[in-house]
Amino acid sequence: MNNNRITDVWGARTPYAAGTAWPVRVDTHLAEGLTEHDVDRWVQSASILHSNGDALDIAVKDERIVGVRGRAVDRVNHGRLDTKDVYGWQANESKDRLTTPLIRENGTLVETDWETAMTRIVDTTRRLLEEQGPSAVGFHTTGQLFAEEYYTLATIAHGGIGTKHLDGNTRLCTATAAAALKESFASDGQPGSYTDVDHADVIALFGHNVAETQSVLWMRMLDRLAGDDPPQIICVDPRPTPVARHATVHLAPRPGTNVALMNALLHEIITNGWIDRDYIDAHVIGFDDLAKVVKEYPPERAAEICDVPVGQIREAARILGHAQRLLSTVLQGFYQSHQATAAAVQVNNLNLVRGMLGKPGCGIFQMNGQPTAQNTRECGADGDLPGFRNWNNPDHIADLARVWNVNPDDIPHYSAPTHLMQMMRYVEEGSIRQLWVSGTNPAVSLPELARIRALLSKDDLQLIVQDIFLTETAQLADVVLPAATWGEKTGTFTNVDRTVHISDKAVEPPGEAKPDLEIFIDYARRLDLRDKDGGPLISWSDPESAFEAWKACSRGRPCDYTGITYDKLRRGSGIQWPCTEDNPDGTERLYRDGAFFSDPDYCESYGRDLETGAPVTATEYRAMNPDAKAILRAAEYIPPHELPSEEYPFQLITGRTIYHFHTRTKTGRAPELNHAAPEVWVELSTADARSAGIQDGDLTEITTPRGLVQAKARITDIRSGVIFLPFHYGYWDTTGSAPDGPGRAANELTLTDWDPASKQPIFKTAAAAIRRVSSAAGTSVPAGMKEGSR
Ligand SMILES: Nc1nc2c(c(=O)[nH]1)N[C@H]1C(S)=C(S)[C@@H](COP(=O)(O)OP(=O)(O)OC[C@H]3O[C@@H](n4cnc5c(=O)[nH]c(N)nc54)[C@H](O)[C@@H]3O)O[C@H]1N2
Ligand SMILES: Nc1nc2c(c(=O)[nH]1)N[C@H]1C(S)=C(S)[C@@H](COP(=O)(O)OP(=O)(O)OC[C@H]3O[C@@H](n4cnc5c(=O)[nH]c(N)nc54)[C@H](O)[C@@H]3O)O[C@H]1N2
Ligand SMILES: [Mo]
Repeated sequence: MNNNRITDVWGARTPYAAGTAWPVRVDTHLAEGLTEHDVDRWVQSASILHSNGDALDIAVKDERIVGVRGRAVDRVNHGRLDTKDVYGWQANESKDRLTTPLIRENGTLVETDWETAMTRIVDTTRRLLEEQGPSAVGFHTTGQLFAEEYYTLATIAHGGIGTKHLDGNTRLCTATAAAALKESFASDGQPGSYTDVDHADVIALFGHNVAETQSVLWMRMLDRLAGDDPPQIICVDPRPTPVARHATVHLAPRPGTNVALMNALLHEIITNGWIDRDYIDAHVIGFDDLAKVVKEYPPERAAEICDVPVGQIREAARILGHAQRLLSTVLQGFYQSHQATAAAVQVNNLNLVRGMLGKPGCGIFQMNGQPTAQNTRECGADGDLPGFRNWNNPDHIADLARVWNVNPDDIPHYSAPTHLMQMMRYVEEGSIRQLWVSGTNPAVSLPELARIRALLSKDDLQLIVQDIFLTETAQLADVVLPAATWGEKTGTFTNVDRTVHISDKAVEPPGEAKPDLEIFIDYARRLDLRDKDGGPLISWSDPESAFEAWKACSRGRPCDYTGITYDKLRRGSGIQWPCTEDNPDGTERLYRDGAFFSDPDYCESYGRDLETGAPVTATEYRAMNPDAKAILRAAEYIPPHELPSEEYPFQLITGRTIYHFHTRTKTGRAPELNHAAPEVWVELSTADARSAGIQDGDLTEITTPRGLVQAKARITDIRSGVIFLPFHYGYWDTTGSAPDGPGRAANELTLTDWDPASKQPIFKTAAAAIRRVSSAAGTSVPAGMKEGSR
């Protein structure tokens, strides 16, 4: 039966008690008028519009996608679906999909064939390699393709062309997740399991609006809250999110003050002795340094910096300090900040000093956002090397060279792979002259859009955009390649609790659109990339052979996939890596018994200085952590770089609503989702609205030193002095027209600046002004928009 999942976003409760199994609830949605009897076949897949990894089957009728059904047997969702998955598949069937390649001729994009488009790309690459060398070529990919596609792209870029310039939009997303894990455990890899929700007695969410961004995980938490022995919830978020409303303690700090708050929580836990001495002595280094730094952050000091009542900080610390099974999650409220890594690391520190790791209910999720962000990182398409290999360790380079059968010197490793913000700088300076963008829409998602538009439009840049729609970015391209997407191609992907799912092809892509994997392989063949014995560098030709190649590359590394096959994935519903021949069922939790991946010879990273970002050297790391322990890293609080002023008195934060995914290329084309939140709004507090003479629904203008956006006011209990804009709205809208009036993309306003360690841009603090433009009288706000950020 089709329920209305716009008004009832989390569906019915299925309460359960601590330590028991989460009940099954199967969510199904089919096109109007169809029942399950009408479906010709169901094809196994998982969710593509967030990172939770909810398994679902795609309904096919007459060779078209007609709906979705959650997989009851799956370990992640037990049958449930997120609102965006319920409706979002309709975008696949949208009439305005790209169906042929396009090239720019005399200033306009015209239809062409694959031969012409690929020839133009390959000729340019060759010319640039001759004129300037590999540093002229850059790739900006995504967290939304499949593992097979990332691994192929990473092999082409690092092993074939020899460029360091390959990064994902994961830089905007989960670079800090990886960086924080590397700081504390010397390797990426999420310790926890979603089953920790079943056991935890305290769940702490740091800058993570899970209710709207991983709504099935929130359903699991809601069901625990509705059952016996409910957990206590700690929420750290300046907005009154749905999570905040269910919290035992809601801390609403000033944006950009997370480190001060975390230090005060750690201060309380350490001075009250709520720590696990035995665990620390056996498995952890750096305790004395941490204790020394946080000693300077009594709750009174943090209360002042963060503007949070001191009693609330004490109460939160007491709950965290008395938890028997503490589950912590971290996301963009911490990551998209000037001290992103420093703050996220303090959450790791919290679980480490409490000895709460590797046991049921004791997890850490440095959360992912995109469905396949974990794979971008594992496969080395994100400014890392494949298999969590350490670019700073010559033995790891030699090992990767062995896997690819190339010379170690052919893999550039004189410094870390280039991060995206630096790549954009190289475009600005004119040294990157071909930029290939796949599965991302930087003309809406990168900070300071006026600058980004100018860079992507540069005459000396050949911009290639591989997408499924003619996005804002594609409109600036020199070559547009039409891709097949989820449901139209086969591949695997991995969520934040290391669960690998297969997503099988259900229907044919439209027109001449091709799977990203085929496009990348075609490029490698045309460039004639070879290994050192003259064989083809890319020796695989389809998803399954690409998966086998990736497995070989992952062998012996933390993310070992060697025990997984397509067949096994199809017979079950989700396997957690590492999974090997000896460990065929996969691994529920990492770091049981305090065994880490942090041995100097094995680790992915030696870490970075949290303040400057300077890499720790091999020698320093060896001296510091010879025994492969976890590392507590302390950090002093530093104020945000751009603070409110007389001219710009507010702090602007940006983020999401449940109904839309990113730049809305899919959710804006699903009628229910589009109608729920068709246009941009700005959230501000009652007090701020009153003093600015703004009423609910009024049109307002928000300005920062970078630009201007107009949005309708939504008045809430957000903390005063802070305004919130969703970042989903680019110039594209469902009418297909580009509004010529003022902008509506939040990133018109954001700044070009990033965290020193993770290089993740700062989307969550900018100084801004807001004023009323016109009154709401006579206009109405769609129901979903009022609901959106309950
Ligand atoms: N509905 C929906 N779900 C999604 C996505 C989507 O676009 N739409 N995208 C997916 C992706 S890629 C990602 S990365 C995730 C992101 O998921 P989240 O991180 O949960 O989402 P955001 O809304 O970006 O930010 C979370 C919260 O950070 C708070 N915040 C802002 N500044 C601060 C601060 O200084 N300190 C603290 N403590 N909190 C602050 C905001 O008020 C916001 O509620 O969502 C994933 N899921
Ligand atoms: N102000 C502000 N800015 C932000 C954020 C924020 O919170 N605030 N969040 C940041 C975060 S966390 C993220 S993840 C980014 C997201 O930013 P983007 O990655 O730019 O956003 P998407 O709309 O997901 O873009 C994905 C593109 O891939 C296309 N696509 C979909 N499937 C396929 C496929 O199979 N193949 C190919 N080739 N293309 C496909 C889609 O049509 C779409 O154009 O935005 C970042 N920017
Ligand atoms: Mo993200």
